[in-house]
Amino acid sequence: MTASDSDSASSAAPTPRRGKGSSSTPKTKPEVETNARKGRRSAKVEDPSEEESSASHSDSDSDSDSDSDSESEPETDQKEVLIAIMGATGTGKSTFINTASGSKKQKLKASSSLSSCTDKVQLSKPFELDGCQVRIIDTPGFDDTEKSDTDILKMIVTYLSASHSSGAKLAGVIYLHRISDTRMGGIAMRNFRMFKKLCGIDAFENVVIVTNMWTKENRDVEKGRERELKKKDKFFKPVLDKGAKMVRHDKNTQQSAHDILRLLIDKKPKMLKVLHEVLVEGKDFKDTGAGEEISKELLKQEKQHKKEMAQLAKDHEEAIAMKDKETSDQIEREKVELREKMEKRAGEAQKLADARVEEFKKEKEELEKKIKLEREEETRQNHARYMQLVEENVKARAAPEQTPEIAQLLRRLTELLAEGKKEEVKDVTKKIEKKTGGDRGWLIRLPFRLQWPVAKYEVIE
Ligand SMILES: Nc1nc2c(ncn2[C@@H]2O[C@H](COP(=O)(O)OP(=O)(O)O)[C@@H](O)[C@H]2O)c(=O)[nH]1
Ligand SMILES: [Mg+2]
Repeated sequence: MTASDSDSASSAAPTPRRGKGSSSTPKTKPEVETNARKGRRSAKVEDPSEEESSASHSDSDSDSDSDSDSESEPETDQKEVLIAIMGATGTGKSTFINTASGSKKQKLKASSSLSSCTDKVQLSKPFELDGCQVRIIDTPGFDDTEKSDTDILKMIVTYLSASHSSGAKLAGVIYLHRISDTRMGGIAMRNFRMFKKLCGIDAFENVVIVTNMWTKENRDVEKGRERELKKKDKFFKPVLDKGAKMVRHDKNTQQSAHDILRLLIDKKPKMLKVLHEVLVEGKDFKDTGAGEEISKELLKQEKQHKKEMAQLAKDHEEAIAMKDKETSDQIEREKVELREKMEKRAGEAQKLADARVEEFKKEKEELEKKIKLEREEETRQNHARYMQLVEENVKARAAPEQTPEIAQLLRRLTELLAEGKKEEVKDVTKKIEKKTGGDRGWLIRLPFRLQWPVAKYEVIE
């Protein structure tokens, strides 16, 4: 792909599989009307022929409801897609997620109370894209002012491992880079090096490098930069050569963000190298590729610090010999500062060396439990929301007083939802639908959008 043919993610992205524009429903409409409409619209997203078939069913005899399920019902399980986003601090990761998910504000949920380990890794709320339920994991850059690189590595690996073990496999990784940066500086290079080590060559096929913050004024210069980034070995070329894509997120629109995600949602999930190293090979953090990269960086710093200290010592001696008290004091202060830096570096190296897999496992397990609880809670909330919707719809369609029979069915439905009995829920839902004598299909569509395991974001928000 050349710079000229990739003017935006839209031009590079494949055609959506099942239509587009499926998300962001305003929530101002009356509940019942909104949901009935939503049901039809959602069905259309799943299958373009759905609306037609649903309409024709609504005229037909409701007694025939058990035999034509497969063609009239939407898919019950949306595919869940998990995507991670990486890049230096300030490259627009959180913004990208909020744009993609439709959040107006920075609404990313803090992922854990295990603050030491995961407070900077965040999981977006789910949103629908082409019939998939997408969530994005926001990761901190390897340039945090408070957290060391080792802390960041541990956080990312712990979170990704826990979510991997909980069954959510990563479909892909987005790496963000600001095209407005005049050069690929130290921080950008370090983040990209760490990114490569975390992913590993085998996962590069599931990577999209995204450039953002394009400007109108400097477009030509930026295109030149993009070309350089693509063709230089020290920049993105090695990753692109191994199957990654590079696209523009030109105007920070939802359309562009979705087109970028479409490059990944159909990918067969691949285990990131660092997860393989830790989970399968049982390596300690320091022995992973990413850990070795941090060690290398620390070693470089150590050499640099030693050189600086030697120079300061020399200058200090000279100043003393010259009886230059002012300079001597100044150098003394610089030496103190440098010593602090050296101690910090040594502490960091020690931390990396001490980061045992055993300890990580404990944190991972705690996080897994938390993820499980969060999902259960989400499901519970969705069930409650679902019941509310069913009851509202029943009220709107059935006789003013619900017959005891309908009330009984509604109670049964609540129980079945709690027990997670999908098929039975379907049956009881059909019965309720029949009793209320309404359009065939108005109710049956609700549960499968809401029950398992989480709702479309526009419904639960
Ligand atoms: N012009 C422009 N600014 C952006 C874009 N994405 C993010 N920003 C801004 O860049 C800054 C950093 O974004 P943020 O999402 O916090 O970056 P993060 O640290 O990677 O999560 C914020 O001020 C955003 O408003 C974009 O696509 N275009
Ligand atoms: Mg952020």
